[in-house]
Amino acid sequence: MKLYYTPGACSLGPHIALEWSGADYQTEAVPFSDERLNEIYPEGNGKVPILDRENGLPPLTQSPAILRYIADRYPGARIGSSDSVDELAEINRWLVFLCADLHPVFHPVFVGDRYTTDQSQTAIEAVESAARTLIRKELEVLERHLQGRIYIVGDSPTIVDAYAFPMLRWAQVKLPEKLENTPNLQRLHDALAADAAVQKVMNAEGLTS
Ligand SMILES: N[C@@H](CCC(=O)N[C@@H](CS)C(=O)NCC(=O)O)C(=O)O
Repeated sequence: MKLYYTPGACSLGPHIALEWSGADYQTEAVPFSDERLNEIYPEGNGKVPILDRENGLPPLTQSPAILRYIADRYPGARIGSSDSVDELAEINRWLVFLCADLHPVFHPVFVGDRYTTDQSQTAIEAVESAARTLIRKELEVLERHLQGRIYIVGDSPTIVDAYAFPMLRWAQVKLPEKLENTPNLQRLHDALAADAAVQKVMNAEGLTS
């Protein structure tokens, strides 16, 4: 399999999941929004992650689908596959929360110019400020859920934690208070950052912290 990623982007989640799964995989780094992504897979809309399963099927896009695929293809790794429909429902619930609720509120702090027709510095800063409020609101949902837990679902790391990790890193960069007001998120971030496989992936992506 081959994962196309942008260093530090949401594709960091599938990259970590591949490492945890024990899969034999390759990667290619592609700059943010680069035209190369449309060459790789025009239906991917110029975004990462893209996973080429090298099984004759079209590449897979959408982080939750890629993460679910990795977990289910490598069930022995126990990172999110389950025989329990209730456990699967819980994992899928958090995958969707991260994809549909948390990830989108980060977009305006990275590409604020896309969220206003007024391209002035003032207008873009207003977009970023509004987005930071939304980020804090969504992070609070996860912060409350993590009370008394180490990982998001169950007592060992899963694809949900892998997917949350890049967003926790973004919060540290884009919020002035970083994760200081959300100790449970800080703890999750630190536990994942200390994981040897996560560190290997971070090194591979050229990320320092
Ligand atoms: N719903 C998609 C979102 C993917 C996405 O937005 N990826 C970002 C990086 S975190 C991207 O490649 N953006 C490029 C762009 O918007 O031009 C998923 O979950 O995979």
